[in-house]
Amino acid sequence: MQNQKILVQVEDDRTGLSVETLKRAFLDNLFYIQGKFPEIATSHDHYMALAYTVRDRLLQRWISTTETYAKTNVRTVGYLSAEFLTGPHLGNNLLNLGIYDQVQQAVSELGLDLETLLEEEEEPGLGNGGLGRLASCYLNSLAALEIPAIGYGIRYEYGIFDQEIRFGWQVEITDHWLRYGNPWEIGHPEWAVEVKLGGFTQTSIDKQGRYRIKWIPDKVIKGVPYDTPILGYKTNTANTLRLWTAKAIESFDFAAFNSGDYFGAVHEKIFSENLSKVLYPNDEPFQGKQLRLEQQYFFVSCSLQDIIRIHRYRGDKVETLHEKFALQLNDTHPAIAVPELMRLLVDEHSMEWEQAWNVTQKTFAYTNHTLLPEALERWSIGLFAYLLPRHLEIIYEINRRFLNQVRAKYPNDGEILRRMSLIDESGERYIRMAHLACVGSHAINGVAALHTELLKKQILPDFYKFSPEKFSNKTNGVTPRRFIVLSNPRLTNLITSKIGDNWTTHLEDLRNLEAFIDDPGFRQEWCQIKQSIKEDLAAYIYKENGIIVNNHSLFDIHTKRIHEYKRQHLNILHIITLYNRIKANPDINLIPRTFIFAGKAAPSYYMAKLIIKLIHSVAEVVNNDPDIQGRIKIVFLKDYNVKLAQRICPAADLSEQISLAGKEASGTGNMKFAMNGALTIGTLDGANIEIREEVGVENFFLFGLKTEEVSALKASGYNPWYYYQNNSELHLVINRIAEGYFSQGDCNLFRPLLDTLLNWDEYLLLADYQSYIDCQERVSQAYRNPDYWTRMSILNVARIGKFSSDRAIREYCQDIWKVEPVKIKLQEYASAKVNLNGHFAKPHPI
Ligand code: NBG
Repeated sequence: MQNQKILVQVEDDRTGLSVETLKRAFLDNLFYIQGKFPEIATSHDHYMALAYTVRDRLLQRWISTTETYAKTNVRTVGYLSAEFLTGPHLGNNLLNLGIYDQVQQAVSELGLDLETLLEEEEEPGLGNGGLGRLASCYLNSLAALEIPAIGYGIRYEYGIFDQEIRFGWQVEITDHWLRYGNPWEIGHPEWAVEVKLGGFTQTSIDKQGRYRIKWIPDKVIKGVPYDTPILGYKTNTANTLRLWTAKAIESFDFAAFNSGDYFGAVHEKIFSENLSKVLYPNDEPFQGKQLRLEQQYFFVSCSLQDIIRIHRYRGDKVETLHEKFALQLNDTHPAIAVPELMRLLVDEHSMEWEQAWNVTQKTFAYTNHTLLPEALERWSIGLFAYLLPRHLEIIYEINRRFLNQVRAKYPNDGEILRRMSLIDESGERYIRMAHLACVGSHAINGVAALHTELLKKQILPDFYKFSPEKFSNKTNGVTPRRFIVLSNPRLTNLITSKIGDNWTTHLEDLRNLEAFIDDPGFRQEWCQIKQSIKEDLAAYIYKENGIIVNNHSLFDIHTKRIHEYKRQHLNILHIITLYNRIKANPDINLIPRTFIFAGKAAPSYYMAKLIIKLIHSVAEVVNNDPDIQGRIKIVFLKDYNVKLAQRICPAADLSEQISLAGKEASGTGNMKFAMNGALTIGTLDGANIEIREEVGVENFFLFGLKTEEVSALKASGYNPWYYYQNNSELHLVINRIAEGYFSQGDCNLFRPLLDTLLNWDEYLLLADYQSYIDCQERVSQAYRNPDYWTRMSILNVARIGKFSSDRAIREYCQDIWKVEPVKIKLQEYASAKVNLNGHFAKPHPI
């Protein structure tokens, strides 16, 4: 016994996952990073200490991942996106690391509550809505599927504004998300790159006698990368989200300062740093602001230089860039990447045009995200010439060569040349960024089946005819980790207790739930869970808005950006219809409903802001009318973001997806609600169509005109007045608003909205009104039969598997990116084992 050594294994403080180690690491961080002792630590300090504890555990995976990628020189996806709406990181990382329960225990043994700490996190609002959230779901799935990938974007100092409501109006407050620091990022000033702007070009002949062009810029700005690890779910893969911050080259101009010009001395710093200052808060409509183009070019140029640097670091030549990188353009915001890569290859790496063009086209692929013509980006030639003179020359050359090909295919067709040109010359001259993206990419995709069809037929028909092989559909998906497992643990546990937990990575497995549909105990539990989540949301509503809602009412939820095409005001027309029915017949037997809205309006979008005001005005009257007896309640929850979506989606009975057919490219909220057992009321638009096909037409509440019917009605001369005058309920609804019933007698307040509806009604609310009202009646009838409703709810979840972002990403990988997963083996980075003069001497590869 005496000779036998007892080995005591002590877990490393920075990597160990046991409760004891986690507690020790947490206290250590509170002391050594936050600089606080327990008596004076705030809840936010606790959050930070925990975040750093978790980050340490990510770092080992992250470094192992980057090292493996560098050594094996694998093909990598670069996802270029002006927006990433990541949502809070802490909970997601706990889940992905598989240490949620341990951390919960550790925190509670320290006398704290994990929920409170999770609430402390200020989410990075680096996106507007669906497009930015999709980018983050895709990064989540790429890491879960162990695909080498880097997300590239902008580290906006101020993200999407915080929404306050004052007197029923939206008020925008600056989003200082970095105020208290961001524990999830690591800045790398040593990998900064330079970006040029403005100036002019010069031609010369080089030593080899070649014609060269040199860009002499007006300004040079520095881009500094900040990296956030994106961990895969229960894998060792930790990919990188690399966001760029703009900095001045010289933050202080000494010459100016010495000559007494103090303001001048800091001016350049202010100008440069403006570039990544704030996210443009417009969802769909395009606004041709100079700073926006500067932002786009800034992040694209930084990212491409970075990619080339990585590629060369790994020992490859620029000529093979397309073999090692697949770069996705998330909408046209990064489309300037096409001429920028050409510039880098031709001007800076001396490649011949044809070869550079071959590399460029093979590298890029483009996703379109909109059907609204007003959302398509086009930049005036004047602005381009002023900011990016070299790129304008390159675009002209791309266009010249491209139009030659078009001419060869369609001789003597001037009209098609005019339509397909990268330059719109119908009035003031503009660059059409969607055309640029199409010509510079080998693959083009829409985000739902209908959307892709409409892209081919309406938005880019000439490009489709010219190169049909480039087009494919990639229906959107969302990550079930964040939108079920994390946000709905009760439903997760129930599902897992029945079918095991494979569904979290293979969402199709939810089909196995159908086997339990006739089990009354299962259905009862399903109902009870929904009920308990509704109670939680009701408590939140009371806390936030002071409104008491009936927990047993039907929770009818409409959350998304506020936009006329999304038709939140059609929902309001229905609410007023129900109100009028009760007023006319106070004893009417109606299913009690709680209508919940949330969403931001673009600050300059007057009509959307007026819709928010209308919701509040109607709520004020309806919620307080004693005749209603609480049968209708209307709630607007302010400041919709990922965090709030995670709270709201699990509580929905009914999901409102009521855009005019042919307008919503896909929608992803529709998927998040259905995944949590909500039934959908929706039009045949975007991914609604595929959701309905999957869950079964009998489990989906369909209404409204179809896309072709919309076109036909518009072509035949749509007259909204006709509907107003021939539908007595609609008539009364409109009149009530017009008479100032909801605005204390002010007949002018909502006039712009009503005038638009009655005279123009671009989104056909009046045409779809009756169909919507009838469909809502079917919803109410169905809800009267809880058993029937629950069965439909279960079937919606059981058949929603297709809408996992894992499926979407697999399709992108197979069809477009041609990338394969790479297994990551965890390396030990215990400090004692590393020889700093040895293999750590070189700068790190990515
Ligand atoms: C949005 C569409 C949505 C779609 C998301 C993600 C833009 C420009 N488009 O329908 O409106 O779900 O993109 O693809 O924000």
